[in-house]
Amino acid sequence: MKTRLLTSHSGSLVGTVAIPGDKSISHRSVMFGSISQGITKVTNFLLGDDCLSTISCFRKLGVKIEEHASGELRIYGSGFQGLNEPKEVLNVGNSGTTIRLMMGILAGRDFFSVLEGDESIARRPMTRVATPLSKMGAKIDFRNGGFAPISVRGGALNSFEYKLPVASAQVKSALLFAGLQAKGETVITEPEATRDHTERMIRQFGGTVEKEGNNIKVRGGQNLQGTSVRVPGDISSAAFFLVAGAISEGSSITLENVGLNPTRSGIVDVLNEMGADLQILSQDLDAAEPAGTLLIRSSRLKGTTVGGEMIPRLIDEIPIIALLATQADGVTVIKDAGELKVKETNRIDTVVGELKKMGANIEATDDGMIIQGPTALQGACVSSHGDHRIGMMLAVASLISEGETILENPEAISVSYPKFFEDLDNLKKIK
Ligand code: SPQ
Repeated sequence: MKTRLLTSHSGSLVGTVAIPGDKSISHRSVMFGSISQGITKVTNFLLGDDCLSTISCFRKLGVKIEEHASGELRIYGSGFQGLNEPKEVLNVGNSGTTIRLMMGILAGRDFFSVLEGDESIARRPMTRVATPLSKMGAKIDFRNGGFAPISVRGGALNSFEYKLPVASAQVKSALLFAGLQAKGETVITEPEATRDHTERMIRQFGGTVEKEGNNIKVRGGQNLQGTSVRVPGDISSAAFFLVAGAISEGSSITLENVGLNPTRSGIVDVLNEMGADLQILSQDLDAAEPAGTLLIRSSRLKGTTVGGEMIPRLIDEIPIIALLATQADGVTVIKDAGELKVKETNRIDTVVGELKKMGANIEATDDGMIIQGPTALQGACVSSHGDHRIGMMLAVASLISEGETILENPEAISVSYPKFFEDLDNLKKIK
């Protein structure tokens, strides 16, 4: 097993980070480029392991995808009908987004395919996508209990109306991809608004999708056209620096090109609520995906409650919000976040277990956690458990901990942020 020695950093963190491309948007850019007609050019694509898995799957479906030295990705799409039966199993690696969204795309294709992934993927629930897609007419099978590997025999799909039992952008997106291939209009109702990158991209590629309250409507048979996509930086990656800056005394970090889509920016609201010194220096709200430059400086923080409709807006930031809460005055309650149990790891258990090793006052609840702060953390032997967000959270925790920290499985971080340690170290060098 690989380990990484992390030392505490008594100084401040100062400098600028250009945040790498958004993982959710990068996946979708390859998917839309592949199912549209013509060439799609993508800049600032995230070359993390998860998004590389998506590229590899579409190449196996016969799509030509070029990675240019300039960093631009070029996808030569021929519409849904341009996808061919793969000769090999489609391996999604660690990526839940890839497997679930691809199920929706493959559901409408008249061929057979098999999707598999790593150990973590094999534990994540897939019936949430398979059940509604089967209702639309796809033949989907899986291991007992609803786990990958998954087989899909697609074909003609019926449109339908479906109320999502859980707030999930992945389920919604899979159904939108299927709806684009179905006869008539598909209507999806969300219990709470989730990230809307798929809807935005349908429009960016020349299609239409309507949103009325919690209902999202899409017509089948639309002609999508290849286009240029500029991927903004990932706010979920920026979150680690936002928290590092907020909790390391004397810090001042500028984060450039951070995606500020309101369905993803819950971390900004929570930081403000907790009293962080956070400024939006500039922002472009008119782009297909809004983005801006943020400045975070350390400050005194206070505990808060995070729950309800806020949860889908920051679901992936909860591990780092838990660390933030260990440094805030008073109690922080995170609730309504039972979905954390079915991510790359059970993120309630892994966050609570690992932060306890470092001396945090944190307890798991059925749907979240309760954290009492502020607590001085100590270095410890901790593990990412193969979960990129747990790995990055622990690396940030090590900065403010007394003594050394050994992080097991640090390589998991390359799923979403291959240059994470380099970017973090650059902030330490400048004093
Ligand atoms: O792709 P994967 O592994 O599911 O990634 C995660 C993450 O932390 O990066 C979750 F584990 O993000 C999901 C997110 O939690 C990405 C996503 C998307 O791109 O649509 C949506 C969310 O998942 P869900 O299940 O709530 O739809």
